[in-house]
Amino acid sequence: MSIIIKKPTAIQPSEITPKSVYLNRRKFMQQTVAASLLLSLDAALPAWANRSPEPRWSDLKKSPFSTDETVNSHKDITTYNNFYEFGSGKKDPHKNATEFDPQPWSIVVEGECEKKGTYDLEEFIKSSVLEERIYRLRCVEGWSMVIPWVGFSLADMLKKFEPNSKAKYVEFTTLYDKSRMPGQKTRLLHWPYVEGLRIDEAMNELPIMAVGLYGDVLPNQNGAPIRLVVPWKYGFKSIKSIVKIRFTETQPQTTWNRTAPKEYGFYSNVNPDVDHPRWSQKKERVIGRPFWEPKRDTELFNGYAEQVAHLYKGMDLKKYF
Ligand SMILES: Nc1nc2c(c(=O)[nH]1)N[C@H]1C(S)=C(S)[C@@H](COP(=O)(O)O)O[C@H]1N2
Ligand SMILES: [Mo]
Repeated sequence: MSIIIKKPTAIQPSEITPKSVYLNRRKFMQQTVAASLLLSLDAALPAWANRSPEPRWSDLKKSPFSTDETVNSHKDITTYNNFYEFGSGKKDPHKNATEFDPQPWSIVVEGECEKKGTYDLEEFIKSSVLEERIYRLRCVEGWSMVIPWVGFSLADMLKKFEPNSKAKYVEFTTLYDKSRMPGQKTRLLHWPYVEGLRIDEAMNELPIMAVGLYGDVLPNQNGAPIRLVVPWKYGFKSIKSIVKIRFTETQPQTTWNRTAPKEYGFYSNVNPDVDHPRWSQKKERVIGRPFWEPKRDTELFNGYAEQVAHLYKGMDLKKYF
């Protein structure tokens, strides 16, 4: 088992990721240039140019659900992406999402709940308990990486909308705007990107709404300004740049299921015993590791069987893949 549940008090200062790795290099360089310009204008400013920029969030609560495995580099996490709204190549989102401006941002809440409406994201972040959660993202394509997310509990968020007894599922939708997301001018996928969870999956303690990584705001290519992270499911469930949440009585139609129903089901649980029709899911390649290193064994529910296996009791997971 790779998941070690630690009590917050058991975490030693030496285990806390050093600040230096929190640096977003691009921002650092921008700020250094900006700072030296400012310095030449105003000599009274402190020694800015030599100061490291602070990430947006520090001293985040460490989650007991984090994996203790080595995190991937900021570079790996931000240059190897799946975000078809910015192209289908792994490097495309990094290149094509630079102009995307995720502010201001609001989320529309609809369907089977009491508190429907349009919610401002910044207000939501202010009223939420942010924490760092280090989760392995396991892509259905057969690779994985470990990402230090910043986010808040999805369940805590959904409860604020007071879902009613007809709310059996939750549907999430990505922004649909061809002028801001050039990939949407193509027919790569059925736009907008839609994903969904059963309500009890959504109310489990593991899923988070991520608004950052490595202590800083979410880079555009990772789904700025807010994306879902469901650690026991394949990466495509973790929908990016969410603008709508809808509570439904019937199972949502998800983008990948519509695109290739024989290959991508609604559940999409990480499961070494259920192969993709075109490849095995028994192993995974860890991004950023040397090529000679053997692949890693895929874990049932990505290592979270203890927390989620009960959700699927009595279900044939080969049928409900
Ligand atoms: N809107 C949207 N969300 C998306 C995708 C996408 O193409 N569009 N790709 C998914 C897939 S297949 C994966 S593996 C993860 C990748 O997340 P990352 O790039 O932050 O690692 O995002 C998921 N969320
Ligand atoms: Mo994926």
